[in-house]
Amino acid sequence: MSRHAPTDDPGDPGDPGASAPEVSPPEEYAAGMPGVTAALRQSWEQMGVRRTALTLLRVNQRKGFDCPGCAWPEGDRRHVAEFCENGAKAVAEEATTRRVTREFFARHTIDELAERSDHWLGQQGRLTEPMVRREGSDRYEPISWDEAFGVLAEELNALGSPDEAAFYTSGRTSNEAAFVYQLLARAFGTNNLPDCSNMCHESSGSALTETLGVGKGSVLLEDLHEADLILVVGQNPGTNHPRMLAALERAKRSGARIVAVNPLPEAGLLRFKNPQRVSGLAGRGTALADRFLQIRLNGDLALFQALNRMLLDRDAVDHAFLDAHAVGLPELTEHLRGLDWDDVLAATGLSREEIDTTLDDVLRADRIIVCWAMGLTQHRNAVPTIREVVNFLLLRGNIGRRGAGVCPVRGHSNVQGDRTMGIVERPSPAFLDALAGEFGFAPPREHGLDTVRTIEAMRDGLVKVFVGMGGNFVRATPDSTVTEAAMRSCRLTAHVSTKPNRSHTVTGRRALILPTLGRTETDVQGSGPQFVSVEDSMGMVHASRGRLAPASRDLLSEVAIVCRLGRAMGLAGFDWAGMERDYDVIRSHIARVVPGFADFNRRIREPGGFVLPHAPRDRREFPTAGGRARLTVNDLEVLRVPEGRLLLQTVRSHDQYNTTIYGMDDRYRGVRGGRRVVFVHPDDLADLGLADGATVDLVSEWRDGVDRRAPGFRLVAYPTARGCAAAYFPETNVLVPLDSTADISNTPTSKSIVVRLEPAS
Ligand SMILES: Nc1nc2c(c(=O)[nH]1)N[C@H]1C(S)=C(S)[C@@H](COP(=O)(O)OP(=O)(O)OC[C@H]3O[C@@H](n4cnc5c(=O)[nH]c(N)nc54)[C@H](O)[C@@H]3O)O[C@H]1N2
Ligand SMILES: Nc1nc2c(c(=O)[nH]1)N[C@H]1C(S)=C(S)[C@@H](COP(=O)(O)OP(=O)(O)OC[C@H]3O[C@@H](n4cnc5c(=O)[nH]c(N)nc54)[C@H](O)[C@@H]3O)O[C@H]1N2
Ligand SMILES: [Mo]
Repeated sequence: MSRHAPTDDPGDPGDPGASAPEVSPPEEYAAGMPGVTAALRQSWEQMGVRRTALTLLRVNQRKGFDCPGCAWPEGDRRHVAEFCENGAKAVAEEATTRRVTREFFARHTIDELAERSDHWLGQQGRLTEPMVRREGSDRYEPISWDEAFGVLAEELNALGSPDEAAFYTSGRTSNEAAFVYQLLARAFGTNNLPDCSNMCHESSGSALTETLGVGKGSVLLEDLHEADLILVVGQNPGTNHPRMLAALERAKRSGARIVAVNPLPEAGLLRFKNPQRVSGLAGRGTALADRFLQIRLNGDLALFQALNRMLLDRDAVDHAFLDAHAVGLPELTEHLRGLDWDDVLAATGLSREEIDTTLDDVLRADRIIVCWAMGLTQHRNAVPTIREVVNFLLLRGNIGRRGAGVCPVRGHSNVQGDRTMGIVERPSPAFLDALAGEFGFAPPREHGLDTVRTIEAMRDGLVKVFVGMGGNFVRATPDSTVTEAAMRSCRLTAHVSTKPNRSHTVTGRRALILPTLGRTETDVQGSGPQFVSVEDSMGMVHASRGRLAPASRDLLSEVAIVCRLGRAMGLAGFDWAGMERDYDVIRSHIARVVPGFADFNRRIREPGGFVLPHAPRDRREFPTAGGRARLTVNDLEVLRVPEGRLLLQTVRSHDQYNTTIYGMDDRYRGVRGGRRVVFVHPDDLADLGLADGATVDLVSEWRDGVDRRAPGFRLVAYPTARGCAAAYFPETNVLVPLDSTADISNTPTSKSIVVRLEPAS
């Protein structure tokens, strides 16, 4: 492997990432005492006992900061500490007392840092001052903020066209920072605003906008508590949205049935011990899922088509609702008449009986919610699959009534808000008109580049300056080898970050690291202390105030970084200084530009914030092209994997936050001390002539014939669906071909990669 391509880095010696994992049977339940201990251990290690107590008490409280862990809503915030293991870990990671100084960067060349694992890089602590890689240099050195903005402005202004720059955003950025950031990009003249959503819920947004007219979920927390039936599809809440389990537990106590649809028997879905209640720490916990449909990867379109077909056959549909609000029933009925049950059984791997009994659950339920996450969005047919979920809900009138609706569960804590603020490469004309009216300039109208297209454009020499507002672009994106080469071909790469990560080590000719404040920290500007706002997965907008002293005196807030850059670039006619000085000024602009934010400055100060309007949920109005909800016709193509190959999904372990690796354990899945594992059904292992515990290379097979290889994975016999395998991201991103993306949404197909397992050489 060349020195520049350790994309699949086995870690350095002495790094726990490199050690051999230990494997034991997976756990049956989530949370409980082990969750509390794991989180506290991590917090104490990172920030000591006193700071741990002070910080964790402020998570998701009315006067505290929004948890950077996930986008699940906070509920009524009455609990003193709404305790969540992964929220606590996310906070500890940011509030750590470890620091990365100029001495650190003097000690290590950039190439040396590029050899380190994601875990090691993150463990070094918080960034403390701006750093630059000057042309021809092998390491980062300190640079003043003014000079850093000068370098960025110089490179941007030297471009032949504004479209030769790309402005990436990760979903932790606040509404205020996101708004000024998109304004800066558009004032400069480009809609190249790729974001993490392109790899995440883009498929949900596409499908929901087309069918319901609003690209967001239609349920509130109360709806979950009132539902009769909740389907949790393609989601692992025990690890990724632990607070959702408390909502599911409550729903269950009020009589809801829960169906889990997943190739993996995920701990949190099957059994949950609520750490909020004493009985939850020690007792047996609540069995959450009443039914577990162990579906094959990519089988969900077939499953929902089968359910819809049976509803239509029985005429068990809500005709009054459909007549009044929807179009497309005859076409859907006609199309599903041709559904082939052999295809359904092959695609899902389920039995006819399992599907029939699930239909019984559906027929008994007046109010149904479908929740989903990456298990649905990261497939080639993700958009048709989610459209079919919408068909399923529409057929029985489950949109726009209490206890029912669509619930795409977002990832990053403000990923939904960033989109609302205009972080989108394909802005609507209405948004651009409002922006033009507010600021008196002509924003670019041509669509910009999404994440995958940005990589292609960098590769092809069309994008030359990359700016990242948070995130870890080279690690989160597919086809790591291609992406890293693309980044290296840029003239300048600049990252606004809290902690070091791999994207800082794979740089353009020049590079900048711009260190920023985190959520947990105080943010004081010219007019005094500031707060920011975020929008959760259910469209609730609320304030977030950090309380800890900033990790260093040399940090700037994201808002300040954008506003100072705007000034350095000479983007005249915008009140950059005023917006930096007082975030109320930004919010006043937002109030006039973004629908639903009228009177923003007053309403954001109300306890708990406010909820954004959602026409289908609030009034059964559907702002689609025709003004009605749309039932859609989706073609079922069964993904058939060649003999001797498996379909691989890339998932999160219990000890990571996307590309941030907290530790080497995946307690719920019984893995300790290592991450290079691949989970395969024991019968598939037998068929392939491979043994549990053996080491294999994962080789992905794609139509371009390129050898994409992730070496050295320990086989783990695991009760996943037949024909399917699972391994952790980002180690496996090298296997995802750049042009293997979802139709329409262009999201990388990180959950369906055809692989062969080769005994390690
Ligand atoms: N602690 C922690 N919390 C997080 C994150 C984190 O990394 N760590 N990441 C945040 C982000 S950005 C996001 S987007 C969310 C992600 O939250 P999830 O979507 O829960 O994350 P994944 O680990 O990708 O898990 C995907 C789940 O879908 C299942 N699945 C995969 N393919 C299919 C399929 O074809 N059909 C069905 N029915 N199921 C399938 C997998 O077995 C797995 O259970 O979590 C957020 N919260
Ligand atoms: N194979 C595969 N690839 C995937 C996925 C998958 O399931 N499989 N999931 C995809 C999904 S759902 C997502 S959302 C993306 C995630 O993609 P990203 O959002 O780009 O990645 P993260 O790992 O969340 O970013 C972590 C970095 O953000 C910085 N950071 C943390 N907090 C802050 C902050 O407050 N401000 C700023 N400025 N920086 C901060 C830190 O420096 C940290 O290193 O990955 C995608 N990639
Ligand atoms: Mo995500």
